Amino acid sequence: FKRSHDEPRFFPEARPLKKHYDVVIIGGGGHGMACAYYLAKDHGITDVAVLEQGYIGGGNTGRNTTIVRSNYLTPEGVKFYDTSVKLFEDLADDFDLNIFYSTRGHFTLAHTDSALRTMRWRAEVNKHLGVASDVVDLKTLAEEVPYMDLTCAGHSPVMGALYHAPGAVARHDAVAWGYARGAYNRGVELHQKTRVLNIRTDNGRVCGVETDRGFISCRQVISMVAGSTPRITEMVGLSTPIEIYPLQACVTEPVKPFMDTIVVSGSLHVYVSQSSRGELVMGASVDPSVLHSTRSSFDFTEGLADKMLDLFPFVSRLNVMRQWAGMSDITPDFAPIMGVTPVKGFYLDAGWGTWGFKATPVSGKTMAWTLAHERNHELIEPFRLSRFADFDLVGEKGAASVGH
Ligand code: PYC
Repeated sequence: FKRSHDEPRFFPEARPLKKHYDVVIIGGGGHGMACAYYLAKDHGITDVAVLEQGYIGGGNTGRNTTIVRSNYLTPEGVKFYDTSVKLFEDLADDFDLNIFYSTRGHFTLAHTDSALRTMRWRAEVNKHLGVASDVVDLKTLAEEVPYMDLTCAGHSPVMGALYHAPGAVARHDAVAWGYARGAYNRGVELHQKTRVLNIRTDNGRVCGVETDRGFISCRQVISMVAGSTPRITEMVGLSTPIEIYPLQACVTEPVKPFMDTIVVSGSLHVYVSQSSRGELVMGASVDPSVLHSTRSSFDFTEGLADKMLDLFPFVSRLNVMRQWAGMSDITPDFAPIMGVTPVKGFYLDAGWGTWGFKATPVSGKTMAWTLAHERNHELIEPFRLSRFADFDLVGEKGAASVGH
């Protein structure tokens, strides 16, 4: 085989695994790649292997609806996601790669008094922390989203919305690829099709990882997976309150650009944006029961179409082109689980439910810092695993966007 040009490969060819690495990252999605990138870039830690059972970005990174925002409900959540939005804004320059980052503005519709009250609450918390969020009235909505039926077909009229100007979308694969290439160019090893079978500990401390390609000894292991978190945490005898629900999404055939904002209906449980290719990218609630599967269902498309047509009746003429699902690690407070654990040398970046893509840069950055300093970065301390035992939860359900 001869390549037709002199460009270096975007991704490395597979190499044999070494017998030892300082750090093993389990999971080659956006979070794992971002952590590898910042370990190398910010801390000079490059003796790192990223182990991915499938292919880079093939899990939830490539399955989400790419929404980036920081209009959360708790001060802890707002500070964390605001840092992520700021990192996202510079990512294309950092990578020298177009990640199609597009600031669109984000409307969360309120159809009830209580939804409107939560939006006012979110707007106040956001503004207090310097994040642009405002409650807007029907006149503004009619001007900004003129193609939306504010009566919602008479079923559940819109009463107002939370408007978040920094709300954005990005090309999700490019985010993972950019981090992966940046990490690889700095010396990190990426091993796709490499499954973790067990994690060995000695005297309460991690000492290595058994894989289907052999044993690797290491000093630190971080789990940055979705859908497989309980399988990994069991290996070190840890339990978390994570439950796994599928979250489905779909896209329509491409049409001319008309939708230049992101629209989310908290009460109808539907969210939509138009991709740079012209497709409507849409999703709804998580599936109703716990299931470790990425199968798609007709129930989802039917239910989603029902809600979409109330808001955007003209969409009835569009065909759905693709449909897929991811596995969401849902936590009781709808916040992630991050940082050090009772097992020395074992770290967690988990519980990303339906809120993980937007956290890709900040989770990579703060987890790299946490590994380098062997203590939690201040931004992630509220998300520590022990909060469940201490009953010190970070309740983010009101800002989740997705119905549960
Ligand atoms: O948190 O913005 C969000 C979101 C949208 C779709 C899934 N999660």
